Amino acid sequence: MCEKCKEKFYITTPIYYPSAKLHIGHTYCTVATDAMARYKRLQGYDVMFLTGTDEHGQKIEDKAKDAGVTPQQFVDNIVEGPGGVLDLWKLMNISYDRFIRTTDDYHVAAIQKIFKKMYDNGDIYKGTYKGKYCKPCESFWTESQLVDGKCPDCGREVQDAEEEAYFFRLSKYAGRVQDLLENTDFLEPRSRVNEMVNNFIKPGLEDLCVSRTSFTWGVPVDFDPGHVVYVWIDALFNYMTALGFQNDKYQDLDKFWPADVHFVGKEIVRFHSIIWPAMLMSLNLPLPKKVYGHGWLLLDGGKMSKSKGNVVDPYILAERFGVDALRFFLLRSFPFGSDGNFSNELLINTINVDLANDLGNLVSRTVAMAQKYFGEHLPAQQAADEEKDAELVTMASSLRGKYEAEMEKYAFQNALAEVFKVISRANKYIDENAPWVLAKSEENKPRLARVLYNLLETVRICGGLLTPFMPDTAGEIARRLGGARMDWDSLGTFGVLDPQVAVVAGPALFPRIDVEKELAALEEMSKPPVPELEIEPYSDEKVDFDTFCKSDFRAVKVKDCKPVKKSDKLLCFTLDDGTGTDRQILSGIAKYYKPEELIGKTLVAITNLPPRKMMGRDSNGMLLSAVHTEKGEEKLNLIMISDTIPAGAKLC
Ligand code: ME8
Repeated sequence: MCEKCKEKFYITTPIYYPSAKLHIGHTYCTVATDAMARYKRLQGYDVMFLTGTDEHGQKIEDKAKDAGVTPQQFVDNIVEGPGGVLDLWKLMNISYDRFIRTTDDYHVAAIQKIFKKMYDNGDIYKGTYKGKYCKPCESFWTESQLVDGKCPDCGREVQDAEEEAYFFRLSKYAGRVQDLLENTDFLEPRSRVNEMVNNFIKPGLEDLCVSRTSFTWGVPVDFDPGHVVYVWIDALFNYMTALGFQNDKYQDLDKFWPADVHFVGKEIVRFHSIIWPAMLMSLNLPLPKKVYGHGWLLLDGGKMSKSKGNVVDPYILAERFGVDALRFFLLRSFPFGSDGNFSNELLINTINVDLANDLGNLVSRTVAMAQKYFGEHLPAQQAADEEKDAELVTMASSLRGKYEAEMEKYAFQNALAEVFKVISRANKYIDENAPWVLAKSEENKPRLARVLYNLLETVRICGGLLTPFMPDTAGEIARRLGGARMDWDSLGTFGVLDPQVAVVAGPALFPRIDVEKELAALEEMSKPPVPELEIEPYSDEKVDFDTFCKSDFRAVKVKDCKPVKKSDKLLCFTLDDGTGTDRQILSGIAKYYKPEELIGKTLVAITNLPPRKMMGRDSNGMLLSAVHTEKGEEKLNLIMISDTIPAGAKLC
């Protein structure tokens, strides 16, 4: 595509709830969007990639209250704080062009105008809301939409809700939305169309409650104080306010709207494919070209969620395996439109097989052989062998077309499978042509040069097409091929690389991971942290004063202390209790003290307990000690008091 006739491509991710730190599930959608944005840029499109955060709603208000901060402070910390949303996207190499926060002033003001416009055109009206509300999902439901009386999205309990509220005439647009879903490619994958039409539209689309009065953390309805705009209206319009719709902050609306595609998780397809187009229809605005509902990354068969405590931390995975390997794994291992089961084992095996063995080896072997056999650069004199080269050359030449066909369908997994077919073929080509045998005779050098050239050229094409998935790795591959071209045009042609290419060797791109060792390390890290210090819970049971005073606490001096035969727990104390007669007490503290270190110490004993027999010996009382847990280990300290206190002194 020429510079002048650049086409635009506008792609979005959902804007994330900053109610907790993001996990690998959130990272999945953003990495997919990033790969698509980078792919379109590679093709020459003028790309706008929008992401952001959806910061209003009761859930945030409640969480902030629990944390003892204002809602704004709460979201600021999760969005901008260390390890927050912005840090995560930086780490993951997310090349977004714009980041919107729904608390941004320009967005808040625009939402107020949008709400008023729909009120003025009669599509928003005031009524009474009676129904069910799912607080975690911030979704209203009618009785008929509930599944077993619970929220159809998350399965949690819903609450009765009744209040004065504004409604959007969603019912008015049911026919047009159904037509859009059934008769166009607006929503993909197609399987999601039936779900929307059968579960939501056919049972009868009711008007949607679009304001709340029971909390304040939201965009205020400026013409009716006390109401805040329903968080989904506020959130969905981000896709347009971020371009300048109803505000002066940006001026890109004409250029980029309508969106080319909204990538969204499957549970929010309903909002994007029914409510969103209906609101745009109400305002006579162009509809986005496509909504793509991707599947979930599952853990142990269920959705990851902070409340279930089964989230996977992208920071840990990126640190251990590298950002590119993690990005690659997410898009290589699961079909984008369906659910996929995340596991550490799958992650490590994918890295070992595809990246360390197939891609890594191909790059290392090829570059190392070129350097070993020819030194500085390949010679100009090269000998092709039509028969032996045809398959590899054809596969590498046609790869861009196959890859493009899959990428256009958002089939990342298939696009990568095409690249890896060629990588495998190239590895086989090395074995078939055995460069180490060719290198043995001078007369075979032109053939050897051609074999290596074909391999390097294949590496260039594959590396270039991996750019959207692994940008840093692709850059490194280009560097090792002497700064090879990896622009879109060059990736569709075999033979672009300079025949006299000078290669640069380097360490393994992806070192092989020891599966067992790594799994054990990850398992260890996923154990809940052992509290530094733990003390026994306090008792609620009260002891009356008189009962307490009956306990006879005395200072006692250790005259002798010995281990008890056949017991690894007990120590036997001979104590001076001030009466002139020795007192014997047995105590289960052998694990904590050596007997000799206690002789001469002044301890505290409770002396009026009934005598007990332990290992055949009498014990008359109990020595007091302090117990607590440190890093998971129980600790015990005998209570030792000043030696100036005489034996028998009463402690009260
Ligand atoms: O839904 N696998 O925000 P959110 C795949 N604020 N995707 C997952 C996932 C998983 N395990 N867990 C979450 C919202 N996601 C709204 C969006 S847009 C106008 C407003 C995806 O932070 C989820 O499907 O709860 C959704 O697409 C995205 O992360 C954001 O989820």
